[in-house]
Amino acid sequence: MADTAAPPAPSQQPTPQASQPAESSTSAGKAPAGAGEKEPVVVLVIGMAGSGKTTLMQRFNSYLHSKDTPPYILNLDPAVSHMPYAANIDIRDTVDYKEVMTQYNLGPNGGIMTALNLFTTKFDQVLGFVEKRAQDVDYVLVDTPGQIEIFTWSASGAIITDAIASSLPTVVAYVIDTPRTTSPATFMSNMLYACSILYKTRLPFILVFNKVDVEPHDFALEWMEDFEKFQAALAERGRDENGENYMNSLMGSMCLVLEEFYNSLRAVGVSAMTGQGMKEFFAAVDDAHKEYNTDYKPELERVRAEREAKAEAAKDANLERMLRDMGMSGGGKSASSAPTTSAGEDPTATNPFGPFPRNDREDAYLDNEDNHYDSEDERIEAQMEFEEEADDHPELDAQDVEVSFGGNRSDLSFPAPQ
Ligand SMILES: Nc1nc2c(ncn2[C@@H]2O[C@H](COP(=O)(O)OP(=O)(O)OP(=O)(O)O)[C@@H](O)[C@H]2O)c(=O)[nH]1
Ligand SMILES: [Mg+2]
Repeated sequence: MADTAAPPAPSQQPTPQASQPAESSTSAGKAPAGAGEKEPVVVLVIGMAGSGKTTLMQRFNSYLHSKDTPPYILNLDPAVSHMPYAANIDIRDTVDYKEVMTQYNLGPNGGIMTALNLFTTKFDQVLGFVEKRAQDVDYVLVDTPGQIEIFTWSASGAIITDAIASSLPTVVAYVIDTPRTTSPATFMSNMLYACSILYKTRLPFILVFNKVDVEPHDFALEWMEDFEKFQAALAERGRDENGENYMNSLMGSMCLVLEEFYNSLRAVGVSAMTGQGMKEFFAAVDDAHKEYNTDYKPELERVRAEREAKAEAAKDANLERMLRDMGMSGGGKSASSAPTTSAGEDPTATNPFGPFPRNDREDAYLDNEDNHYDSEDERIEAQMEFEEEADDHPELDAQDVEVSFGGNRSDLSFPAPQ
């Protein structure tokens, strides 16, 4: 029998919504909070359609309320018709996926994906709201649509998980419909999905076998611990309706491949319906939180430092190239290659645009034979010759000639200066 809904609490009121302007810019991409600051853990609830994510969210919410630690809740499923909990931020307040379907001429799946893509463009504001509440909550729960491909290949899934995970400790709860995975083939395909999400997000992972009130998950644990038991189940039950079992050898080898994957995650059995397994689930979340801090966070900081170093190097290289293009070799930061004036001073110290004083460049231009006329008459004669030439080639009239500035966009050219 399902527990009654959690008592209303202040944090359950849908407070600030993503559609409202953020008061401050987000710190998405900032370093995770340092020691001493309280950090909630974000639980991303992902799973196939109908696996029970939304019902589980309600159960998590009610369990955490009973422990006096109400969570902060995000709903990222634009198509949910009945939401049994109150979300603090709900994608449906920002995007109407049916409107998206009409405007982009899409079916339901495309509509949901596009709605999420549109919402992703606002995700920095969403994170801003979450971060503001970070000091007051222990858990941030995120419900997601059953279109699991969002997290296996769509850009928005990757942007969302990366943005959250670089801002707060994040773990993935991968929900499995246990009664529907009793066949070895379905079990294997579900595990392959889970595996691809694990490797895509590289976040601490919890396999959540839901609906254990209908089917206990012991068989799944056995298959994960001992591949021979999985092979035995395949031999016994892996035949299709025609008695064929040619899939078996493929799945038999897959289970060996997945052994490594099984070792790197934790599995719990829960029931959103009866509330069974909640304590074990949150113990697994706390354990995964620790793994985030020991494994994921240092890696995140290393990647961030590497990215910043690369950006700094690219900036120096661009500056160097710009100075070279302007005819000023020896730009950039290298002091040894910078020319000095006759007085032995580094001219870049006073001239931010390059090592040579402007007059030097003008002198160099006038010293060029082609640009130099002995008299004003000679200059006028050259000008008239040029204009006659232009009259003979009206198509080359200066106003019509377009110039490109060397970019990749050939359609982006500019009128020649007159
Ligand atoms: N028996 C049983 N039924 C469950 C349990 N959890 C969810 N259900 C049922 O499974 C169905 C799907 O549940 P949802 O929570 O809507 O599943 P979902 O994963 O959010 O579905 P999508 O949002 O469409 O992907 C509902 O009929 C639930 O009542 C459970 O633990 N036990
Ligand atoms: Mg749902």
